[in-house]
Amino acid sequence: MTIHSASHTKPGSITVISGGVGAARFLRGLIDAVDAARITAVVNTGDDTVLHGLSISPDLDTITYTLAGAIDPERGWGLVDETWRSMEALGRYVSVRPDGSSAAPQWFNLGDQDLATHFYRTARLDEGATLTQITEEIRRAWDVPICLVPMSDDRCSTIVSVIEDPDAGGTERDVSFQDYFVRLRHSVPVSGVRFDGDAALSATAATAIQSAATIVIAPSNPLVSIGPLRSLGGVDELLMSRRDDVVAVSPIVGGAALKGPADRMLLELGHEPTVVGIARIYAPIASVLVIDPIDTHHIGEIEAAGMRCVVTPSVMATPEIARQLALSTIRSVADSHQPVRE
Ligand code: FO1
Repeated sequence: MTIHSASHTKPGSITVISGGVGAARFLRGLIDAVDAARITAVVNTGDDTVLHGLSISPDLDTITYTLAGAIDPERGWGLVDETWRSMEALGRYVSVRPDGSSAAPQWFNLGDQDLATHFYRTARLDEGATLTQITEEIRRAWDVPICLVPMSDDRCSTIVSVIEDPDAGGTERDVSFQDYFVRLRHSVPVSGVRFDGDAALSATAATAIQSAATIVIAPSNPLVSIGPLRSLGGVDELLMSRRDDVVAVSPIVGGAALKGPADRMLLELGHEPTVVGIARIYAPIASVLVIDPIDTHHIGEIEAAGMRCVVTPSVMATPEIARQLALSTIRSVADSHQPVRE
């Protein structure tokens, strides 16, 4: 697909390039700050997987459930008040499973209610619907008030090269993202990340980025949550052409990831696990980096990397902090005359 840079943007519109948990919390703050009709989330699908024959889109579901007020607040994924009887029942088949069979996996927890979402998505994909159409249907079913758009309708799978048995010399092996993140509990060293599949940015996602007055890169892992979108043809060029309107929120605060293995992964893949490392990754495509007050001593290095800094509390411990973070973020780039909730 040829992606043209924007000539006309929609005043007040905000597109948030999103991973999972961090992005979902940021979006909830943004909905508290501005009219939800202005917001579109373009969501990572590199984490998507197929298990039990079911198509699972974890980041889309995390955002849907969070914005519907149905997320489990402790885990940050899956539904609150969930039950796990289907997962437990799978145990019956483990003893009869032939060697080499991957049937009845129990390492990836699908709750009884959550399963309904994967049943629906899978059935609709089998009927020929696109992930974009299905995401819109699921969004409506959950009354989510913003537009939700998967980054692509094609398969784009994040593949992580991990080092097994590092103490015994180490063997490199490629695994799927969920294998790395859930089955291996992201506790193994990583030597590389790549994105498999011949995926294109969806037309809806392209329009959302082209027409947005403000583009926010959510506080998500820059390598495995934002990286898949950036790997799609033409996306970096499009973001570069909109650079003055692009603001990134750092997912690293005080040298640690807000959630997940981003800090360790940055280090293992040759990046500095600080806001400076984040600035160097995003400087080509974003003009502003939002950082926490704990990181103000890095401002000089961030500016040297080519980004302007906005300093505001970034650990979204309460809805009010998330709202203020969202407000500071959107005010940091042009189009800030649009109304907000103070
Ligand atoms: N994360 C886990 O750590 N363990 C799980 O068993 C697990 C199951 C799961 C099921 C559905 C879903 O939508 C998400 C799920 N996640 C689980 C979260 C997910 O693996 C990650 O948070 C994201 O892929 C990273 O953004």
